[in-house]
Amino acid sequence: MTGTAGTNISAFGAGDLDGDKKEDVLVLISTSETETLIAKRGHNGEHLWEESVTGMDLSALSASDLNGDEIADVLLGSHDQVYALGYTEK
Ligand SMILES: [Ca+2]
Ligand SMILES: [Ca+2]
Repeated sequence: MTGTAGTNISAFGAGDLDGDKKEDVLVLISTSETETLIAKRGHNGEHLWEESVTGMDLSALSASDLNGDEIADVLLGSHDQVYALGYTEK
């Protein structure tokens, strides 16, 4: 990771993203071209998954369990759209 101008890194508490009952963390890396969302296990930093999008400015972010499987789902806001990412695979 080179700290080029225009790169912003934000971290968010995310609830339990993988169902192990421990809080996990979302990291959002924003550049002028790409937004990368990385999920990490809160207790050991292990990489869970990541999603990258281009051409969108992700401005809102939250995570809660939307579908009742006890795994937090991620909400992303970009302009006038909201994206829900549900990660249920083990
Ligand atoms: Ca977890
Ligand atoms: Ca869920």
